[in-house]
Amino acid sequence: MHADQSSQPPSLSIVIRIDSTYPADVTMLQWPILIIGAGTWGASTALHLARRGYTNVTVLDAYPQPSAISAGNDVNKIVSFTDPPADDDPEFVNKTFFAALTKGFQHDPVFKPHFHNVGNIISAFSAGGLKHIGRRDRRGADIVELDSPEDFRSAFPSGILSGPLPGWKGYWRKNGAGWVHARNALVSAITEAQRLGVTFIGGESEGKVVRLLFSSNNNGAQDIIGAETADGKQHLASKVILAAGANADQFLDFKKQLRPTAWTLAHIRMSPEEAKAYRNLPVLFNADQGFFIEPDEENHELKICDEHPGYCNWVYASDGERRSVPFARHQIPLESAERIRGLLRATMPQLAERPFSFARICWCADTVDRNFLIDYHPDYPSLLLAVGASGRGFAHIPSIGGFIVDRLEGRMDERIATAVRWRPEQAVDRDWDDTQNRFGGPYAVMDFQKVEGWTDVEDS
Ligand code: FAD
Ligand code: FSA
Repeated sequence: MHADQSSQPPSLSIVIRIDSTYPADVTMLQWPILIIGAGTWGASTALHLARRGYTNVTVLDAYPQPSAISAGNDVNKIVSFTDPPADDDPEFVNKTFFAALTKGFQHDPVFKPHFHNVGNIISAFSAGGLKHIGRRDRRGADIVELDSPEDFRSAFPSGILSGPLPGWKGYWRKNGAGWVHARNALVSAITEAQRLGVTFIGGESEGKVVRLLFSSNNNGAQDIIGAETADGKQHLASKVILAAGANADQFLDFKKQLRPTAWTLAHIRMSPEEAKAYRNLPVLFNADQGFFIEPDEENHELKICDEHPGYCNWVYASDGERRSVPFARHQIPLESAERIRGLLRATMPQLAERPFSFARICWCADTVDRNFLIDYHPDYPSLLLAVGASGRGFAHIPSIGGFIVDRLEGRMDERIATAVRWRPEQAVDRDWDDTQNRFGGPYAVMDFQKVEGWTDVEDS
């Protein structure tokens, strides 16, 4: 660990701080703090700072809130609950994160209304996929094994899963699992943070950060002092928290610790009557083919994702090194659209040929081990990194900000701090094409530069 700002004892961070817990050094509460990115983690961090009594917090985002490119700006995301771990649990870190989000969705009024406890089914059909789901989170009561298409159909109201589900096997967790209305939870966090005094500045001119600002002292040691937005304004701060998701990689040399990678999603619109018939379905996730969640209540749109190891956008430097550079697009590759229809043909063929009402690519940043990266930068003592959500970071919206503020205050539990540390040693010989325990699609990381055609969905 580096650049700790105080030497307070570590705290177990599973408590959701609905009541503020003041840092020992209360002068910190007046520090100007700048958060770059008002997406899932930036919004959560802003909320937790405000709840702890920080009075001078500004959040910058390249888009008005909720950001059109935030990975969290979505109709739904999968969530599952976990009990707090025993102190000597070998999975202490992961379970502590999950126990904290559990508490948040169960008790925090900002998030509780957006969680739907409909259960989930984790399934697969390939040998690798089946092995993977066998190891996945199957904690909790009420786990039912599903071995045949009939077993799957029994989890759904009759007539919905009318497809053949060839070779599908899985686990149905009936309780403490389901989905969250992601956009509403994100907006709820932002609204509450604003109510508590946080300033959000969004937009391509006044909110888009174009560069970080650094100072250097007589010894040549550098530190961050703020960020400059596209309108030329310099936002100075005592601490800067970089929470720009997949785009964080563009501001600093992360030493290959982040791989910006995109996934694909599409919606189909249903009638109000259909939406009613498809209400309260369990989440159906297949590690080899994708997933869907019941249509949203407001617009009756069913979101479908095809599962695959992700797309990168490789750009080569003159020395032959490549890096994946995110770009925004509210369309998906035609091959992905076809995979989405394949998932529907296997599950709900009655919906498989409907036009898409929305489609987009959605960027995350994977670390090598898919643990989060929440740490001070080794060279800039006032820069806190809150990145590397690794395609699984939305569920943590109620609580991740609490961990990030723990790190800011130098009181993150030591085991957690070690797991989420700055760790370039892991990425020295990084295999950029590693599938990182994902299946589906061509069972390989894909390259947007090689995509032959894109959908032409009218953005509604
Ligand atoms: P984001 O939410 O993307 O936020 C980054 C923010 O930075 C954005 O608001 C962006 O506008 C802003 N920004 C970018 N550039 C700049 C700039 N120059 N200046 C200022 N601001 C900038 N997770 C789950 O837990 N469950 C799921 O079911 C799930 N499903 C997923 C499905 C898909 C298709 C995808 C792609 C991801 C899914 N995830 C899921 C992962 C989850 O969405 C992400 O891990 C999480 O939202 C990442 O949060 P973040 O704050 O790091 O990034
Ligand atoms: O169980 C989960 O947390 C699913 S995250 C959903 C998903 O689309 C992944 O399936 C994908 O592999 C990537 O991580 C983006 O998020």
